Amino acid sequence: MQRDTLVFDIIQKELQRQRHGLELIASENFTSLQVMQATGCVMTNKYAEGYPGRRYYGGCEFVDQTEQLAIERLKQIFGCEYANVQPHSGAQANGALLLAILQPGDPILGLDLSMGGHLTHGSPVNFSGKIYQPHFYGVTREEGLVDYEMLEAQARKVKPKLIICGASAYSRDWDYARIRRVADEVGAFLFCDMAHPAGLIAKNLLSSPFEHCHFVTSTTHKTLRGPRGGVIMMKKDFENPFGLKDAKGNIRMMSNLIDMAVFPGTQGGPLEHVIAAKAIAFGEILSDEFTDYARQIVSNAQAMAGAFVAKGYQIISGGTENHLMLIDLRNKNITGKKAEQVLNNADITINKNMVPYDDKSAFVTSGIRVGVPAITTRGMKEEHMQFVVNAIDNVLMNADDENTIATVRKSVNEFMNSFPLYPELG
Ligand code: DSN
Repeated sequence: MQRDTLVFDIIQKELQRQRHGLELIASENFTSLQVMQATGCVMTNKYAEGYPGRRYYGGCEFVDQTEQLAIERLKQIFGCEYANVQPHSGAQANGALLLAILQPGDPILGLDLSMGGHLTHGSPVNFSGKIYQPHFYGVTREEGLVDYEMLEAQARKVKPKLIICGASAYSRDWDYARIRRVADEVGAFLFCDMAHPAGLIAKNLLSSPFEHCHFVTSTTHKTLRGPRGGVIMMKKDFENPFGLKDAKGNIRMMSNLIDMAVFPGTQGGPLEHVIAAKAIAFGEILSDEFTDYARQIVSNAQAMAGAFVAKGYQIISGGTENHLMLIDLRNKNITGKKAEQVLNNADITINKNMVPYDDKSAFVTSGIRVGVPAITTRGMKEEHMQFVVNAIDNVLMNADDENTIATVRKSVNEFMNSFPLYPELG
């Protein structure tokens, strides 16, 4: 078979883009070489519908081993009793979980997408808002912190079957115990989607949702720095409260319902090459090196937030406790859309993001979201954050000046040369 140089040339350009640019998208990261190698390994050839030891295909002895390793390592990281590592993505994990525990039309309560939430937490354009009855809580207008009073009032009013916590653009920790109290009061399950800060939770740098939430999901490619994918976990398994029994008349455990909702409920053959890569990434997370990495993420984010504030930028909630910050650009007279475009022209990648109580649409937005997991993987420390903020500020303050943007781009490319990415790839 002839090598497809057309595609490989494009992949090579993507490698150069990643090497030369400042990657500040809060949900992105750079996996280790071994994680990446596993995602391109022979296990991509294998069908393995089912679970380790219970497959619908022969020849699964080796994918059983890697999947079991992934499960055991993930349980060890978070000290939990149950883990399913098959979801292809975070959205698939959330979809399967909701399928396992809800009936169509059931009320659910999540953080509004425009306040930092996620599509799968009840957005009307997502399955979660179409199949279930979505209700929302938000953040306070003044502080930009989760409005727990609103959450409690909404929960008492709409009596959700499920309360969802976790966010994709929120820079503060969560009070899981407080949400669990109202969940118990109204008879709701509590589910945390910790996709964004999971790597920091793994190293006890943020509160753990596991003590208080019935269910926890995550992606594996953000702060966990693994391959693209999702996982579902429970601190403790428990008997399903719906009275569902197996063929022998035993009450099914929630773990059975979740496993069945992943396969055959919403997925077919698991991506065993990705699951092998998850196992490797989970092994890396268990190392002391990853503890240092997670701590450096928090230090970098705080140094970056301080540098932005010193230049008059308005960070929602005033700062950050995790890996990201949401910046309201209205006092800088530039939209999120324009900021994203001009920063991209300087090889600085961020994403436009609505800010709480935004007066602009999701396509324009008043803000940007900036995160440090990827640049921390590149090796940057607190002292490098000033360069990053200066570069961003220079572009945003000279957004129509192509010469300035070209100069910043050159300095960014030179700067990134000091932080090699995948040197093994040549
Ligand atoms: N799309 C992801 C993010 O950028 O936060 C969330 O799934």
